[in-house]
Amino acid sequence: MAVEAPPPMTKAMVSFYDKISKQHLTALWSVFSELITPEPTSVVKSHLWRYDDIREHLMEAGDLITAKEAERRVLILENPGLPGQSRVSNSLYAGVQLVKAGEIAPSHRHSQSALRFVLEGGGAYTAVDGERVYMQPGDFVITAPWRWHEHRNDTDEPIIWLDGLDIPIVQLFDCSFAEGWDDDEYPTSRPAGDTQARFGSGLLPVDYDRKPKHSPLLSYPYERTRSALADLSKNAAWDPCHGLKLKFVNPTDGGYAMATIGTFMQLLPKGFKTNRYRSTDATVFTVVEGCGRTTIGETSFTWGPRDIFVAPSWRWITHQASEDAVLFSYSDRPIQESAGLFREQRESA
Ligand code: 1HN
Repeated sequence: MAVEAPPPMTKAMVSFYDKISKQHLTALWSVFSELITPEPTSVVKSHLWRYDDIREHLMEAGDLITAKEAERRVLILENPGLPGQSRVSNSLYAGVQLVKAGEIAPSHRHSQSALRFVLEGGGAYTAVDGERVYMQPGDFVITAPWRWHEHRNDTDEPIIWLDGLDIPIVQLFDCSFAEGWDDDEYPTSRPAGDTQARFGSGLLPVDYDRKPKHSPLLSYPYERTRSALADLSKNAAWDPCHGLKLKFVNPTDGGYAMATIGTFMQLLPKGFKTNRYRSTDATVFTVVEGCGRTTIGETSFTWGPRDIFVAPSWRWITHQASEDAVLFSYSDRPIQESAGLFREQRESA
């Protein structure tokens, strides 16, 4: 279908539009080409945040407010194309959170799903419905909707992680609920490691037959993810567009680990340059290891460990690794796939 530009405006039309707007009506033909575009025309911009810059400001925030006072001490990564909207892309939120030594971020729960991706520090925990999940750099940790969660750092070092949430999606559907727990901490319900033992070893409890929308796993430790990538790299079955890219899955059904957010880890060996690739899911990347360069449309960024960047929908992307590099990424791909909206395109060789 050819999408036509709006018809030229006559004086009569202008006064017609004006008149109907007072009755909260709009003529479709005057807006059609803005609504139904031949391809995505996102206002979202490609952007890279340097970890050192974020860290410096986060540490300053650490002197201004406690984790408890703030509820969560987070600097939001706001897309330059969406100022004031607390979003990194149209559908996703990203923030970087600091919990200093000795601090607790009190228990609460909400409809929004959260992922944590640990950037710095280790040995602090997040507790989900009363089960502690100890965190190390590179770990991907899930807080499913409506689960009580608090964070506590009993170590001597600050811990810093990337938060990814589906806040704009929940906003779109107007279905946000939230509440706080009366105490800082929700009572301990299970020993640490319980969920990992039940669901995280290629085994399930024998009578478990639920298919939860979110993975029952609370954490995907980097140690395991990294060794999977290292072992697979010996086989060197590189994808020309992705290097070696894996998705985190729900072990009960093989679907995405989270219902609304797809999460991925990819290895790009030193010297590897990907073919151009584009997809409809705007994606947030963070660098776990290594250095390189990514080109997104007309924009190019060099990156190193813990830097965070966002690629808008449907822009051509290439990655180039100047040393062995590992990238974690997340997007709204599960929703797009389930709605039949997801598209991707690979550069034809
Ligand atoms: C939240 O609960 C956390 O639990 C982090 O660490 C960031 C941003 C908005 C709403 C809730 C957390 C959040 C959040």
